[in-house]
Amino acid sequence: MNATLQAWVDSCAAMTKPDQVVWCDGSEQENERLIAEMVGAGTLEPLNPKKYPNSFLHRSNPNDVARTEHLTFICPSKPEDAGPTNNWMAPADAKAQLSALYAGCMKGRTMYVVPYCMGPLGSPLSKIGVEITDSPYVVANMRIMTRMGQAALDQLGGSDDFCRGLHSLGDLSPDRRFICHFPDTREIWSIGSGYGGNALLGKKCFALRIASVQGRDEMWMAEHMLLLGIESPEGETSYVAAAFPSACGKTNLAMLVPPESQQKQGWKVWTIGDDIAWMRKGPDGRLWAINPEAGFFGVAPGTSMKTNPNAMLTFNRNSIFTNVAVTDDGCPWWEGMGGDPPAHATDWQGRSWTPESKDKAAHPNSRYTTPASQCPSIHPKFDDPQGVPISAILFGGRRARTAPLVYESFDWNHGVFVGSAMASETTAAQTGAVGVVRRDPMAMLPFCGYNMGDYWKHWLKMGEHVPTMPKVFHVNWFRTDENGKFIWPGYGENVRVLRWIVERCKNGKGNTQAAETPIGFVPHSADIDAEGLPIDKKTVEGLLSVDREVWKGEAEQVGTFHQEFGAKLPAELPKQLDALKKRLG
Ligand code: GTP
Ligand code: SPV
Ligand code: MN
Repeated sequence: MNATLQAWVDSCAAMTKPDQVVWCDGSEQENERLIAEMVGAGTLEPLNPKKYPNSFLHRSNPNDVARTEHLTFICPSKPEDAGPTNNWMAPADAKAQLSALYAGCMKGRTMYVVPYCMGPLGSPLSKIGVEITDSPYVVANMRIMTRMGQAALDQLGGSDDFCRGLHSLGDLSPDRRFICHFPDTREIWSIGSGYGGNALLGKKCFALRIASVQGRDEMWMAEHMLLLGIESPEGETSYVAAAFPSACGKTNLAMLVPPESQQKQGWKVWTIGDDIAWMRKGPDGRLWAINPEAGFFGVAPGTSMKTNPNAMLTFNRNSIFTNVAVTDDGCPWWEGMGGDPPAHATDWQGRSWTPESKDKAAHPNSRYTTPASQCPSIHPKFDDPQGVPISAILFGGRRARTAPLVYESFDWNHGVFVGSAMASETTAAQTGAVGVVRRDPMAMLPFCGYNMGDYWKHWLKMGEHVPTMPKVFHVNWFRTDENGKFIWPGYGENVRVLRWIVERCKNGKGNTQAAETPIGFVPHSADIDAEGLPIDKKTVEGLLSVDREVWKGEAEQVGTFHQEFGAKLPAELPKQLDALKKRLG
């Protein structure tokens, strides 16, 4: 028995007063028992056992369907260590306020102790966390999303090096909802929400907010990035990491299926991760990455056999669906699933729905939780303790106009500037307005556990620490025409852009050239393979164009944003901005 762990569990139980404490071993029997209990309690609804074996629907409280960034706090002792982009509370104040909410909150409930490992078991890059929760739905999700149970406990042994996460549904009132992070002590206190990123503490809370601080202290990086491998006709695989904000296409790119013309040429994409990457210097001086997760918690709407067949073939068994609609024969359904909508269904709130209904059947942020091992495109190295060497880092977001389809930064420091200047339209993944452009540096705005100025400094330092850093690119699948329609067909067609990127990573030995523009290197339209592409060459040229006047405005906005960080802003970034302004003329 691990004495530190036992003492912490005891202290949480003394505060929350559960009826019983259950240590989760991650076994099949335990999972079956929990599922049966939830089905009995109405928390889970079994889906069609023929079409979706061992799969379930969960409807969350309608006020609890997305991450709540305004209720998320970073609590180091000094406010400047949280920085201008995070909410801050003094650690003692946060603990006092939340202790009052936790007092007796598990009376009549079971407290589950969930040990889990982020990263492949036995990997030098992996880390152990323990989540205490009163939600069996959280336990069932953690079992899919992490390596959970006895194996994690065995890996921890007697060590006190584990992330402590305390979670309670509380009374699910947004007025008494807090997601607090204590980076100094590697602790998370979350209460009042049962939703994904607020409640599955291994994901955004540990693997990004706490781990980003550990990465700063231990010289590695915890990033909101997918990981994929792209295999060429010659059988050579290059690995790419890509940071896009929430609901901006990470899962879809990670599971990309090339269109037929590209497949015929021999191009294939492999999936390693769809949301989070942990990266550090390898013995060969390159940057190596693992996916700390074991499952996918993906956006359901828009997922179809046409857009993402690999996801459809992953979650057709052993999966949990949250806030989707359900057809009369017990199958999950959502907008953009393809085919005709069902004549009748039950919507995400359990109400009768027909195609004439004015509300959406599925919540726009409805999700599936599914094991990565079931993904048809999962890479053999998904479980490799060493991870994979990264050739390219991509930044991207939803930009209706400014950003071209793809551009390449001049070097690492310019790449850090490009990441720091990222912006994207908000989505349904967080509560609040949708479609508003906001700065979201490195797609980490809601996930960086310390001052973003220090985080940029860390990126610049990593550039000196790792001799062969990946090349840095920016992509944008979301330019729209005058009618607001996406111009680029996206999804599988994005492989054409990946091809240009991996060619560019061959350091001049590749087949592609680029035009130097004020913002970076942009492909000539002839260098994007257009065979079978549903748009013409002129449209591609338009997608690759850089409008100097628009970019002058963009540069002003980036400068204003950077100034928010005051003395924490690394000098390199205003230097990069000045250089950009000069190039723009
Ligand atoms: P999180 O799980 O919130 O981190 O999201 P994500 O970045 O993994 O985004 P995801 O791949 O789930 O995509 C979100 C939405 O964007 C879905 O509705 C997709 O259908 C849509 N989408 C993804 N890729 C593309 C693309 O290339 N073009 C267009 N137009 N839409 C896309
Ligand atoms: C995101 O919002 O970026 C997600 C879903 O991946 S959540 O787990 O809620 O963070
Ligand atoms: Mn995400």
